[in-house]
Amino acid sequence: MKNPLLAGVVSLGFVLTACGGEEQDASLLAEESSSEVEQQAGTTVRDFRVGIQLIDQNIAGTPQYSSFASAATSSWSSYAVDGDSDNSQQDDPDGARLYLELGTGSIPTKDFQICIRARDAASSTQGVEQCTPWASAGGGWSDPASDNDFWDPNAYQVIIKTRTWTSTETLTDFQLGIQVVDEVCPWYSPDCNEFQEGTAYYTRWASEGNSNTEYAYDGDDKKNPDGIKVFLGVTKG
Ligand SMILES: [Ca+2]
Ligand SMILES: [Ca+2]
Ligand SMILES: [Ca+2]
Ligand SMILES: [Ca+2]
Repeated sequence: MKNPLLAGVVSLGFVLTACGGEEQDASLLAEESSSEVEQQAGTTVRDFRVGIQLIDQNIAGTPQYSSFASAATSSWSSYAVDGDSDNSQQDDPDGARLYLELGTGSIPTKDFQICIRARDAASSTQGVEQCTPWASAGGGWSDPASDNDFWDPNAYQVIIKTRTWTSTETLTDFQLGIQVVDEVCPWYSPDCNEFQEGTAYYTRWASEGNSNTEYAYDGDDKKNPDGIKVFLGVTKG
């Protein structure tokens, strides 16, 4: 033990334990973590969860919600599908919207990002998840999420991923956004990677209460999009 200060801390720990001081140990830890929070600033925003709802031929499916940001372990929403009844497979939605639903408490020490993932009819067709930048990094757009062949996914799901807030700034407000894209390629070049983005839509700021975006559609014919991007906008104090 070459560090005399560290040796002192360790022996203090021994003394407290020797005194039968489990409670004292706990209060020591609590003091440490509260002073860390003061040093790290944090967030003043309300707890929240994200919902996604798909629509086809003007018939919406059921919104599906992620776990709340306050959850100890983040979980994906169920897969959302459209609500049209002219097919039994709930396939090929035209558009989608996001919900920002506030919880009761606050999330003073949580950094977060929003992620989205898509699949076709079967779980084996699930694509790669795409995430916004973290709130502490200023937020921004994700890349488009699609299914395994990047062609007309049937279903989308969302999640709030979290980690401990370590920025010296304070997050004071945030909003969510959505944009739908379709790949438009000539028949002789089916994988051209040229995308038509539709209009981007945004929720209100979280400080203004619960809200949802308008339905977003792709930019070519508002039908059978190939991917969806999600957005996290932030203000810091
Ligand atoms: Ca459909
Ligand atoms: Ca596909
Ligand atoms: Ca289209
Ligand atoms: Ca398409």
